[in-house]
Amino acid sequence: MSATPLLLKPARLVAGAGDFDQRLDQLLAWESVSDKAVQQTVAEIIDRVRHDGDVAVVDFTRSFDRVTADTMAELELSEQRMAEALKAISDAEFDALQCAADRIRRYHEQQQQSSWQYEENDGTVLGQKVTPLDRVGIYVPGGRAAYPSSVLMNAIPARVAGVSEIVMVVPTPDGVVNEMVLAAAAIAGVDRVFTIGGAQAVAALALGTESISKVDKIVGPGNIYVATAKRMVYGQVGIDMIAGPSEILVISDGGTDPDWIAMDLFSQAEHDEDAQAILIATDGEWLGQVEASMNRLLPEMERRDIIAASINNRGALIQVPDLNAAVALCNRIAPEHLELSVADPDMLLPSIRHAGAIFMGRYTAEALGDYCAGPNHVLPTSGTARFSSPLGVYDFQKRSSLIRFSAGGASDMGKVASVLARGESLTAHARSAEYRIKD
Ligand code: HSO
Ligand code: ZN
Repeated sequence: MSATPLLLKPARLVAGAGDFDQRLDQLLAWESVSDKAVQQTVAEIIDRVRHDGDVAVVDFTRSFDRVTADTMAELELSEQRMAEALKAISDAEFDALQCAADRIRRYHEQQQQSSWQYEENDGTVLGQKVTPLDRVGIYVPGGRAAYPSSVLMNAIPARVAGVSEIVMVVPTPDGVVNEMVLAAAAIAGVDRVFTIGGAQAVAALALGTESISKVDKIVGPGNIYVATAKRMVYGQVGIDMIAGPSEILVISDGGTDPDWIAMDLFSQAEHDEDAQAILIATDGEWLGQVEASMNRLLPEMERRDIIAASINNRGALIQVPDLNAAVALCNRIAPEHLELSVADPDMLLPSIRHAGAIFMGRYTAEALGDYCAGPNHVLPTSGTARFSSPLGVYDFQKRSSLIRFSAGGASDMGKVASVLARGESLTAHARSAEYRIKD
């Protein structure tokens, strides 16, 4: 227990009243830290890995993670070690991982994109060919933020997409290995696992070393060093989004048990002091009941200090005149997770425009989505749901355009291309097209 009892005091706001807009903007403001000193350190680490390959990664792993190995081979986990992880976890843990993996796989199989072609009147065939990436790197953080569920959420869509090789890196400070993380990797079908982390692991994946073939894309969350390294290697390789702290927005009609809602808010608040939990409802008295539940339940929470910091810094309970006003606020916030804890969520759904994942109805706790519902839990944060989507199979595939002209089509389009090319003063383009014009 903390020395002093913690008191939760989320901001209590009434939509439209006084300086509401300003206060909401202040609460929502969050910027990813970009630190000059960190950038310098990361640039140096990347440079060393570029020049010294495996040796640099082994050295950094010794000094940062206190793991002594002489070669990269010692930092790669064997198939036998992965099999041992599956035995090290309990039967209940194995079954839960397996059940979650099956559901995540089934959901993502629906996202398969197919290649397509069509024919123009002149016989030209046009289309799009979908191809999986060759190699993908998955970064898994060590320590407090090591989530086996995130291993499933990152690796399974890559596998479903048809990626040939998935390489996972996970730091093991002081040699401490998370068996559930390894078991999740085995279940998801990860090909190679290295116990390395930090900027050096990102650099090894992006640039390649003697032991690690360079990948085409790096996904997965990490600390500021990892995020900075991912930003620096972007362009050389693809990266996923740089995720901000977790967020939950609950819209309720006041008909849900206040304890359920309090715990739903806590479920994201416990991730991080900067996480954001917001509740919007029409009934001010009921909002007060939720606040009372939150204060009653807090002492039972293992991570009460993190929850208290998150709720007191960035949490809010907002009263609105009706559910339409709640939806309008949701579209302004564009939350990572939206819970519609109301009697008829389908009535609100058509007007929801911006949210990473939408949880429909009182029984749909966001936590179920974090683990085993099936959809991905890697979602756009910090308002980026306005323009981006959950991690999915499409992030591990790319498209090539297909173009096939007939003689007649090449002649007709040759005339059009010729005019446009000459307009751009690109004579070789024009003549290349003109050669194929039939007179
Ligand atoms: N809610 C997190 C994902 C997660 N939750 C992992 C539990 N484990 C993403 O915002
Ligand atoms: Zn979560």
